[in-house]
Amino acid sequence: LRMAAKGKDSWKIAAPGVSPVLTGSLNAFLSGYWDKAPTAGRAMEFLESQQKGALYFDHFAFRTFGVDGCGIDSMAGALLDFGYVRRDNLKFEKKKLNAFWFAPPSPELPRIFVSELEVGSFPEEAQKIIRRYTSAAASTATQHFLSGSLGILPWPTPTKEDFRALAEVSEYAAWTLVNGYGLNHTTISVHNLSEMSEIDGLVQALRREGFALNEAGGVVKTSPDGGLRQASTVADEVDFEFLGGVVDRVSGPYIEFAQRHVLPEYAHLEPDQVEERHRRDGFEQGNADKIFESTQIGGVR
Ligand code: OOG
Ligand code: NI
Repeated sequence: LRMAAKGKDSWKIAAPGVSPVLTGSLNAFLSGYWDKAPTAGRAMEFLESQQKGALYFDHFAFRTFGVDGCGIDSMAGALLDFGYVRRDNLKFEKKKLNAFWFAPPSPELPRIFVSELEVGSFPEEAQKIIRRYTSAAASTATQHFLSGSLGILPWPTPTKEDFRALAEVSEYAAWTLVNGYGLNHTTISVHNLSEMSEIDGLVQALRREGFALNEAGGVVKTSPDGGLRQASTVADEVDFEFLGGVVDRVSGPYIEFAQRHVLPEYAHLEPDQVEERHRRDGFEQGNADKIFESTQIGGVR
């Protein structure tokens, strides 16, 4: 997850010893993401302007529909082939979401968080809409990692009516219909910043710079153990061309910031001895529940 300095073309992952196909596809995901998330690009420029040395990604996140083989497993196949390891399961009952995170094959690479909508728990009408798309992508579900890295949807172009109907029942469903398997967000590793390596100071600086942050549950979301602290921007709106050529603004990706504290058992280490494995790992249900709301902008259109 080390990135050469300066500018969007250089915000790329370089990890010696890792499959160039893996770093290449992660960079392909990033290229589509910078195009759809100008705010993320501005945040990167701001961090770079303050920063000495490399920036690091803590994690990447994806959203999926948990039906017709299009859920988490449709991304997991490629991740596991590349040496990612499936870790904890997180459940979001109210949002009807389920998630797993995957640990990278090398500490240079980001963790990957993949969630899925529990489609079967939605009203018949919403299920019918979702299945109209997922059933068309079912036979190529193992290629969803590829579709996301290419920046294309694996199903037919959605209609605006279907998008709006889904937005009524689940913002997540509407987002996934039009964004597919593209990056939902990237997350910058706050503790690895040379400046503003405490999230409270970083958030203050981002606010001063005029960034709109996700306020759900408070701007900084803290795990009960205090070890994982996260904040995120509000997603950018992007133009989407629906079936028939109708263009409208839809919610796109956002950027997150995560600080992982050194675990109590490693508190004795000197700062320059601390590695990523000495820090609080994984994710936190209560934090994630609020971070999901980063794409909730302007209500139903
Ligand atoms: C993912 C929200 C959860 C985290 O770091 O806990 C998350 C999403 O918005 O799809 O990113
Ligand atoms: Ni995240």
